Amino acid sequence: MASSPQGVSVVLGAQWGDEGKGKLVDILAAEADICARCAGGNNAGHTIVVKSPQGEKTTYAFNLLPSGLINPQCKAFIGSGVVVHVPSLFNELDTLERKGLKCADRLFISDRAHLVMGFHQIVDGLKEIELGGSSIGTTKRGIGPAYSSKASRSGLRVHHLYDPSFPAKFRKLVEGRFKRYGQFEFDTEGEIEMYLAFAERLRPHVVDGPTFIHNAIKSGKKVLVEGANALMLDIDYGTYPYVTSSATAIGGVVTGLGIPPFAIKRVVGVVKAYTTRVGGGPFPTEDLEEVGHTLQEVGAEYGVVTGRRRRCGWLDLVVMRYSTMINGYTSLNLTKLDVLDGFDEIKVATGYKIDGVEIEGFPADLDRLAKVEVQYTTLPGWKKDISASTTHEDLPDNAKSYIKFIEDFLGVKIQYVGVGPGRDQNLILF
Ligand code: 2SA
Ligand code: GDP
Ligand code: MG
Repeated sequence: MASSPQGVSVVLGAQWGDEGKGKLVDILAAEADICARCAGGNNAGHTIVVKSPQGEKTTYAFNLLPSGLINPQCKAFIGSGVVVHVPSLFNELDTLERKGLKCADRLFISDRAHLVMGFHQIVDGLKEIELGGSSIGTTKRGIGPAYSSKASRSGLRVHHLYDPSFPAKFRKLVEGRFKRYGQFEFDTEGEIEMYLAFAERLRPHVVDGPTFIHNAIKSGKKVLVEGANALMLDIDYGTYPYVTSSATAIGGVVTGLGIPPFAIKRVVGVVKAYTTRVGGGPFPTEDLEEVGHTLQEVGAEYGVVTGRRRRCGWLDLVVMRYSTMINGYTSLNLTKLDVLDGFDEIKVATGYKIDGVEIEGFPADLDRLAKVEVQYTTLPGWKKDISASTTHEDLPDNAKSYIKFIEDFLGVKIQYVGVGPGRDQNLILF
């Protein structure tokens, strides 16, 4: 494998999420000292399939914890930009430990990370009901309401758990929500008690976030950042308001970990060979007919957190050009290329026109986006099972041409190609 540089390497979702970031993070974590999350919470879902030397498959699902934890030498760090639902964190940790993965002594959490409380999750659901037909389709994990508390400067952070004013601050926050949404059912005192009990379990994991990561970088450790969600779900650059509530683009790595930009040595964008989106919001290449259905079935496109069907369509290189411009990928991981094995022809979006005029960039205004006529280029399929390929040479010519077409369009090299969910189904091109 191409060796990871010292300093910080970043893996980011380049589309609308579920590109297969977890699988690449697991592979790259073999060389990392620390795997970090910088944004989002347990709305993220990463599935990793590991085959033992005896051929036995184990599937791991990660939500809040970094996927790098499968590698026993790798420490995990939850950065200051993450929102943490503590009961879910321990639930996930316990599930991993039951699978034989010892991780408790490798987990570190920034004292500055904000807490997601039970009432944030209730409010997430209430907000969605209020939005009616234009609901976002959130995961209802309380992510948006927790980031709202943070932005309005009334949120509670990990360090507040150890402050005697925690119960009073908590009650005040809940009161504010009752004023806004009416008196919903919520056991305030019970939840405070639960949090104070969890605080003791959490204590050995809590660190001064920015100091922890700076010391690691200063001492030459390799830090791997696992992006959650993806560029098109970013609060500023995604299809607002159909986005998540955190900075999922490259900026979120700097603010979410508290590191200078020059610490970042490498940014790998993960791009699925087609496009999917889960939840509401615009999706220019969505295919509601046979193509979308086939991609959904062959790609097993169901949400890891909610089990929802993911919407599907052809690869959108206009989205990818925009994503590349913002995140500055140093290389790409093209995933799920095997899902395209059965198609005679493969379409790729290569331009958007509005009123017959080609546009530059990606529209901010959703009404304008709705007017877009997508321009497609059609490429020949390869009609061959590629899932057992181990090198670029093993791929059929038309699959090689598909890879080359994407590289030429974006001006970025594809470093890894996924041909199946397994760790071993990952071609390394350089
Ligand atoms: P939220 O819950 O406030 O972050 O939802 C806001 C929007 O962000 C989308 N979102 C996601 N999109 C893709 N994958 C996600 N994780 C899960 C997975 C999703 C699942 O890995 O499959 O299980 O449904 C994820 N998390 C948030 C969400 O759909 C909203 O459009
Ligand atoms: P993430 O959120 O970006 O980490 O992606 P998810 O784990 O939510 O979704 C990606 C799904 O695709 C998971 O079920 C992976 O096991 C699977 N996957 C990843 N890479 C490949 C690939 O190259 N081929 C196939 N067929 N499946 C893959
Ligand atoms: Mg996912």
